[in-house]
Amino acid sequence: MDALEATPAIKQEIFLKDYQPPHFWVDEISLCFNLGEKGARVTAETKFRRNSKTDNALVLDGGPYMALESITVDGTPLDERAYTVSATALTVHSVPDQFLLKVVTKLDPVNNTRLEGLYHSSGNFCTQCEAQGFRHITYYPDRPDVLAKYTVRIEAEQSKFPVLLSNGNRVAEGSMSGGYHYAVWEDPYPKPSYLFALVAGDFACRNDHFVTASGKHVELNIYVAPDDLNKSDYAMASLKRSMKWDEEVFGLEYDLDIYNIVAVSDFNMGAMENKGLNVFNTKYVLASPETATDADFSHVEGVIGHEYFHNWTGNRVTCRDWFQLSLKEGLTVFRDQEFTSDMASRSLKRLDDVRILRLLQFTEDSGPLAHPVRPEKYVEINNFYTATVYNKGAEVIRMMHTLMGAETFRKGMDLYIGRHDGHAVTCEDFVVAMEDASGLDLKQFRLWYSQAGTPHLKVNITCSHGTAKLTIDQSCKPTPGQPDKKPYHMPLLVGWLDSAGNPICPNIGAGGKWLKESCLLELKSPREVFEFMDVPEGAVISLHRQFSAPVKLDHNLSDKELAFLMAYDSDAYARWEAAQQLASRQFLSEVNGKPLIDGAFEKAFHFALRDEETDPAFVAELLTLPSEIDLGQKMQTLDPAGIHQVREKLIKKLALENKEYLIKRYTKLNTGVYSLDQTSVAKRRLKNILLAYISVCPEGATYVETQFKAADNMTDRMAALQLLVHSDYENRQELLNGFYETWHSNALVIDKWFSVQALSKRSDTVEMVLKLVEHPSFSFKNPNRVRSLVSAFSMLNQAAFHISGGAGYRFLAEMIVKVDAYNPQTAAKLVAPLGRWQRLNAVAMRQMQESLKWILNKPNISDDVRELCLKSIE
Ligand code: B3K
Ligand code: ZN
Repeated sequence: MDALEATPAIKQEIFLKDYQPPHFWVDEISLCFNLGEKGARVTAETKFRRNSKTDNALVLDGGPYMALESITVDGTPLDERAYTVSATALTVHSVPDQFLLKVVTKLDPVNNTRLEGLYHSSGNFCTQCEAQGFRHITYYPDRPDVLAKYTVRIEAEQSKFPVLLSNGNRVAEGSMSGGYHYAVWEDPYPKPSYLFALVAGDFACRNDHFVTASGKHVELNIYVAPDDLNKSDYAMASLKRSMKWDEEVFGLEYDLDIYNIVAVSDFNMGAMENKGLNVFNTKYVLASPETATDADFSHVEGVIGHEYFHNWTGNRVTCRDWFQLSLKEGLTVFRDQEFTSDMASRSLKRLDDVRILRLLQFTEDSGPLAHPVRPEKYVEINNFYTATVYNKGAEVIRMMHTLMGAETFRKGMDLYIGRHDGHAVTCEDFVVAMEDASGLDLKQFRLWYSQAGTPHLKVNITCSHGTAKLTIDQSCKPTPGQPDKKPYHMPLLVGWLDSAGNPICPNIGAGGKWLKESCLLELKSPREVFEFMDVPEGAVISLHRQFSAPVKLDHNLSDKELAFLMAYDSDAYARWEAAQQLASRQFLSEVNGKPLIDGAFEKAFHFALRDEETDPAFVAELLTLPSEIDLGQKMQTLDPAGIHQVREKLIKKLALENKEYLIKRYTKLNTGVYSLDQTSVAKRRLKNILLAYISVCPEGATYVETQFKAADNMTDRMAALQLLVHSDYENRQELLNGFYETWHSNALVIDKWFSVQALSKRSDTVEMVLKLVEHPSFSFKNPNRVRSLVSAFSMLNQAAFHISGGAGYRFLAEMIVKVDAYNPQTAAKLVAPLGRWQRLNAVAMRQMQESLKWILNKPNISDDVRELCLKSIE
């Protein structure tokens, strides 16, 4: 490769091992924001207190986009020689042990397209401070272990910005001269700067209330654009359910008198848990049957819950430093997963979570961006809001929950919160609380925090004279900077079915214990052997129940045994996984040129399709073939085109073989009025899977078009639209255009319109996507729009992204550079697919590396994008 000409990174690597407590604490900060479209003036009065006996200078974080207007210490203006300002810091060379610093900064929110710090979007002002956005508002120790009480005064023009919000409780408001008004907010709970928030704008408000278990009245408000008020009731209901659930399951009550949520349409992420003032991406607040799918409703509930649960796990107990991010994120994802499981179907939620983990986290863990749940170094912390920190972090918490049981886990949580309320702590503090509550030794378990990579389990089962022997070997491949791995401590849940498919509990020797129908095996060594005694003839073992550890698992079960588990296993994950494995075996032999004549999966599919006893949503899962990405993960050399072809062929075969029954069951399910209850959602899920099979039959076009035109809800409409977009149906383009015309004023629906096209299975998808970038509704500045087109294409459409010739890679590289000019955080989130060249053929590998190099050679590339491209190219 040619040498890179890129300019060196501005930011330095930061290491966990270098953590030092701050030199100064902050007891209180008082902020005054004077907001105008021509600029914002921020006056910050901060009370500092020296933390050590040293005479260190005061060094405050501060970004390059603000201007320092004035600075005083204890009321005395500082001489120019008394301080230094750089692009990243303000240093006051000599300060007393306690003092009041007054700093006035001038910001330019209207031109802030980075959407970090204070910005102006769709006519409103809002902030995003996690992880390091507060330093773009004022000079401050912008680190999570400095906790302070905030008072915030907001001044803005009353007619344009009637709603003025910040954290905590509103303590004053009133009119000012010149058509301005003000509001003052006080947050009684000390917090780190990343939880600060401010919103000023013109919103409609959905108001409600919640009475806590101890009888406290909490005012609840959801602020949305005036036209969207009718789409906010599901979010409000979800918030109330979250509040109740956290009281019931964790004994945690809300602590302020008011809880505000604001929905904004330009947002870098899903939502933000600022104390008492959550700011949300509209995508996770707005939902109505007309505009949102069943999956959207479920995401709204999950994200509303997630941000609410942060009030204790993240806000009241916060992180000491950003290496501890999973302390709040892994734990809060675990809590939101449990919440959704309790509100809807536990087994289906588990499948969704496992699918996401495999799609995003396993991929991350096997590539150049692999890192531990608690990383050891970073350049740009925003690049570490990853599936590893969030989703694998949640699995790590779940394993502790499995090892000790729900009751003991709750005791551990009580201890953790009791000990650390109001403090900034570490993942280690959490594990110690769990150890103290349970008496378990989690020394080896801690490796889950420090080692990257997905462990691999190889399970060999032998049976002789009624004794079943399980030999389990664990290993973990090297990851960047970690060539050798130590064995992990993990729970493996297994079960047994007798030859009639009923659960049985044969005796287990040392190292295992039965918990109802599943047996908990604890693995610690590279090889573990377990024995089950008195196992009846014909019994079949069910492995990895509930996906009890985030590992890849291979075994020596036969096709016949997998088909049996697919039909009878009482554990939903193991049953589904049996179906996935059976289907994968059929595919892989076909891709490798050895088609299975009499595939066990086809028979099992036939059986599952006719199963009218099982929950229809679960039947839908059994009938859904592993995705092209899933199948790709199982190949030594990735062959995206081969996988695509064989998968399409198998879908067609299954569809044609079962056509009459598919149509019959579809027609039966396609009745009744729309409802959002679980049974209706489940039926829709199955119905739309059946339609997907029908769509490839000769009469498919009629069924798809009829559903598309007749649908009274977005789930059915989108399912049909996706199939239309995949197809060669004559009126394909006309219907697609019609959809755009109908919905062009609803941004979230138009995001879907972009996504379905990015996900198209057609061979002309790349050309289509290239044209869509030119579409008047496409924007490089809106993260939702960028994600709906670019991320959907590059992360989810394997065949199109890897199309031969490298057009997919070049497109992505170009998008990264274009987005980076406005918004580095969002651009960096697009980089990962370009780093996955290791298992491609030599030509594709080179094309991908060329694309990375092309990005790195662009002038002015951000630190965010540079860090990930450099790691990806190595
Ligand atoms: N804590 C925020 C994410 C912030 C991301 C900053 N790059 C949302 C959440 O996880 O709840
Ligand atoms: Zn979170």
